[in-house]
Amino acid sequence: GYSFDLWDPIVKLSETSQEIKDTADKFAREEIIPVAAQYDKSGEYPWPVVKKAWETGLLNTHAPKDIGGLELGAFDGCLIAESLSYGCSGMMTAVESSGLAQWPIILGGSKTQQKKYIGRLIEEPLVAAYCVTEPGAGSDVAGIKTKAVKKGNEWILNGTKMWITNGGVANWYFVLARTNPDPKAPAGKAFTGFIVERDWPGVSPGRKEWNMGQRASNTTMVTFEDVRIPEENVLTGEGAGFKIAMETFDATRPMVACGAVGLAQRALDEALKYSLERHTFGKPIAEHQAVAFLIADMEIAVETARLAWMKAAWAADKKLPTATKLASIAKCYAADIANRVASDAVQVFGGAGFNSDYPVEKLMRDAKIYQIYEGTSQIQRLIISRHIFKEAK
Ligand code: CO8
Ligand code: FAD
Repeated sequence: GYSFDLWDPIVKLSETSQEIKDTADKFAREEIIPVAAQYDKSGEYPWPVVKKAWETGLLNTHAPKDIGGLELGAFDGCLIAESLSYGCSGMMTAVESSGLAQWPIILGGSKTQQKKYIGRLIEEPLVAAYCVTEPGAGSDVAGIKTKAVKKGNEWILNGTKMWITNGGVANWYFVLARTNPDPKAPAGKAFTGFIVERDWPGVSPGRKEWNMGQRASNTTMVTFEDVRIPEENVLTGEGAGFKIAMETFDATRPMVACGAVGLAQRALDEALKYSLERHTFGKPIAEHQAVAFLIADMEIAVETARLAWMKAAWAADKKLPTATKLASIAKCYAADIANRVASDAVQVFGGAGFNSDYPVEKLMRDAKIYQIYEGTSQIQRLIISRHIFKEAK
């Protein structure tokens, strides 16, 4: 029979989910929107906002209950991320990247590791970072060169990570490194995940990169030079890292998708408001059908992309075999619609759309990254195609 299980949370959020969403909406309205333009211009890390978000309980929401967390699933986490992104997607990235770093420890860490490292983030307003990409390899994760070699009870880590969100402000890092030097070793066995503390000798974050958009978030290189890692900071076990890094994306790609939807919703709302205020040829531009239809297309895009993240997050929470494919569909689709909707919002604003005193040019600059980080749109299509061909066999 037909399952209402999927549609219930979409048609009507549970009381708890609605409360979570209301809290995040209020936070975006009161704490993010008033300062978003200022941080976009200065490029400063929004510590005051991150600290307030921590006090409000909007950080570390996936942390397990037995270590003092809320243990929210992907679905409720996405409700928060969509609202934060509506306020400023750069700030959402700053906050949610710390969540991204925690997922490998939630999925593959011991209770001791969870208590020590996630517990630390619950006790103090600190953030973490997820280090996989390198200067020489981003899409091809199996091509990374950072390596760790076992010496006695320790691992010696060497390598350089690139484009790391929260790289310069993190208290600790999840780091993926090659631990089997044999080039023929399968990816699923050749890499290990480590927890590395910022203060350890040999750990050096680079300067903040000046990006096209999402400038409130902090992106840096991070270099590891003969960093000594104790055995107790290995996740799951030697060789388990690649799969932990991939499983993490099943939970976090819906999160990226909802970030794109939050941005698109904001672009739509701004365009709608402006179209009712701006007059040409004796009437509001909203009454020109060409403009009204542009806005109708934005609504179609936002609504359908939201359904896509909701289904993906639901599948991730249920750990369904289709979760990986659905996460890629949602991420890829929402990233594309965010770019189109933001660009169309600029169009609705006319000349004012191109100017930084109005809110939509920032949205257009902020949107581009959604087609790049957490796997480019090409990589999402690669994952989707691999899954459908496998299913067809
Ligand atoms: N779950 C479990 N296991 C998996 C998964 C998965 N989802 N995917 C692959 N594996 C396993 C495979 O089963 C296989 O295991 P086995 O050999 O035992 O069968 C093994 O891993 C190797 O898999 P593949 O053969 O598929 O590996 P490939 O080398 O072909 O690569 C990908 C696969 C999918 C292309 C992979 O390299 C990839 O995902 N690339 C994109 C990288 C990426 O997304 N990077 C993002 C970095 S983080 C980031 O950008 C953060 C931005 C800020 C975020 C802000 C938050 C809102
Ligand atoms: P490449 O892999 O070199 O790709 C270049 C182009 O080739 C792309 O268009 C790509 O789609 C295409 N391409 C590559 N392979 C294929 C293929 N097989 N088929 C078709 N097309 C292909 N990484 C982290 O680990 N942690 C972070 O916190 C993090 N945050 C980021 C924040 C920002 C602002 C940015 C810009 C990046 C961040 N990244 C992070 C890295 C991000 O995930 C990578 O940039 C991304 O995965 C692409 O890798 P790349 O830049 O090496 O591009």
